[in-house]
Amino acid sequence: MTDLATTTTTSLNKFEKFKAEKDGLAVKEEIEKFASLGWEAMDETDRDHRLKWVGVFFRPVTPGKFMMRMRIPNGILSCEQMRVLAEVVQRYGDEGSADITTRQNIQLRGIRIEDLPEIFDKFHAVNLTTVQSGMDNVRNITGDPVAGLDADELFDTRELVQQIQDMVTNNGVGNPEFTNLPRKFNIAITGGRDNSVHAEINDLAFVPAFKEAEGARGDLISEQGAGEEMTPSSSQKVFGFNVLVGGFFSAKRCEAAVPLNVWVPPEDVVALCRAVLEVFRDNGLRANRQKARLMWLMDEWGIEKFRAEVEKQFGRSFISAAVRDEIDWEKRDHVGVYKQKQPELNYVGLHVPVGRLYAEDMFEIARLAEVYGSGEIRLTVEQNFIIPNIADSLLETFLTEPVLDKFAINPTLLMRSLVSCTGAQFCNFALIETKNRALATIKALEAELELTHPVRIHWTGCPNSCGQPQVADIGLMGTKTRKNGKAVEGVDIYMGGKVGKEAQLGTCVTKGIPCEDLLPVLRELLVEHFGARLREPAAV
Ligand code: SRM
Ligand code: SF4
Repeated sequence: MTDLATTTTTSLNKFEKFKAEKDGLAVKEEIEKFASLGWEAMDETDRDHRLKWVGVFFRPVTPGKFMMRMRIPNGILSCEQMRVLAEVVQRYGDEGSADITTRQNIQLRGIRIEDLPEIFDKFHAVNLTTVQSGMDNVRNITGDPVAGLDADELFDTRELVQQIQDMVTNNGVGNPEFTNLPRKFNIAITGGRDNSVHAEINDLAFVPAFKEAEGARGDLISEQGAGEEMTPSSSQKVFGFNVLVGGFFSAKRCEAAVPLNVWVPPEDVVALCRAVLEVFRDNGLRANRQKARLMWLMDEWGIEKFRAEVEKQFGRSFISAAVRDEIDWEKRDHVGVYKQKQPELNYVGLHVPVGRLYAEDMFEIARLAEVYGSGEIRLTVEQNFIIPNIADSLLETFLTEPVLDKFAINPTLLMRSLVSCTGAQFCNFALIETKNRALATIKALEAELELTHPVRIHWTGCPNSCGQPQVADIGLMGTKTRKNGKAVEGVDIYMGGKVGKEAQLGTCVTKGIPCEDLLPVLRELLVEHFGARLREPAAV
């Protein structure tokens, strides 16, 4: 590992300096102390930065009311876990809420620091962790939301995602090996055909791919015995993953991930994650924080050297990538009722407007999962949730539940694909308010327009791009602009984002539209590019 003490401190950015002084994870042992001190008396670096290593985020917009970011591997949680999260939010009354995030995860709001010891105990009791969910850590690891349910999947990602999380976090306890990365790090793994995780925007992603027998390790073929089921045309092919690296969004630069020209069988995925993380940790750029993501290291070295270094760390010769991957479907959103591969069982995707939940919603979701399903709840990167394992015999009654009025299974076509980051309500980076504005704009557009298919509109409050405007049909990125000589909230508009097979990032097509003038601009885009038609005026 790089010895930070030998690097001149002047060449390190301020984040590197405070990390070198005290590892972020150290605050884990100080939670009781912080709880009794109170947020105002705490050391500011601990409060504003290091607490993020245990998933606790000071919110300058609402001082004293913290946000907690969970880790929900593969986006799967139990009704018991959901109830614990609901109880935490409930104690804060009107100030408590939660959001489903664009990484298939949950964030809780309104948290008081004095309650942290009790909250962590409650999490521990139901095997929930928040560890390493913020700052220079590996973020929530995403996987197929219908893993194990989808008849067409090639690989069930659930166990692998959990194994990667366990490796990175030392089974949720915290792992000092990986708490001082040069920057955040995103990992995604998909075993389905529709790239449900946006593989292309992760620092490290695994996409399904079959390798011809002679190219794969011989031992795998004999081990895989039952391989026929997973093989599309011949038993001479072995299932595994092609590896993509370097995808990321930042205010300075956005890049889609590129092929590493490596194929791994499932059992090597965790080891490869470790190797890439070690190379990044020990060699990633730490002087300029704006140039610290993995792609910048890949640029500096060139992909060949990067691959060679990861191979060295991996300790075995790499197998080159399969010629093609198996991502050949359009991306599904999973909203609605779908048959599972298990006979007589269904999964139902419910739409959560801009991902926002309150305590009563969370209790209700837990109840639905328990009464109608197997007690499991799944989250999607579109900020929605799925209840799996609903028997045919219970489906009809399930569909009469009043909560489906709020969380629809057949939302209107623009609402259906709406995604929004946190925005100015809670995020101090935000240049504009997002979630409420996104909802109001969609309602206004739907009152005027008729559509024939969903159009994916993503809002993000600033160029950090948490709301992923670059993957949207229409992406709206918050900015400040001028109108009549006055500074006003505005958006830059992105278009051309394509998800699923042949995913590609959208680009900025228009800059600085004042939010108050946005409606007619969006109306025109929807009519011109997405086949929307103006509604007939209602007959009097
Ligand atoms: Fe993000 C920072 C919210 C997904 C790129 N992001 C932040 C912070 C922590 C800033 C802050 O301290 O206020 C935001 C917390 C606001 C709050 O109170 O909620 C924040 N990011 C979010 C979430 C909640 C957006 C959402 O509404 O869903 C997402 C949480 C994911 C999770 O569960 O872990 C979220 N952020 C993303 C994504 C999308 C993704 O991962 O697919 C991106 C772009 C992809 C990427 O990272 O490459 C993203 N967030 C950023 C960046 C820019 C990173 C960079 O390299 O410069 C920042 C700023 C930073 O890290 O310095 C940031
Ligand atoms: Fe905050 Fe900007 Fe991320 Fe939105 S995109 S959550 S405003 S940092």
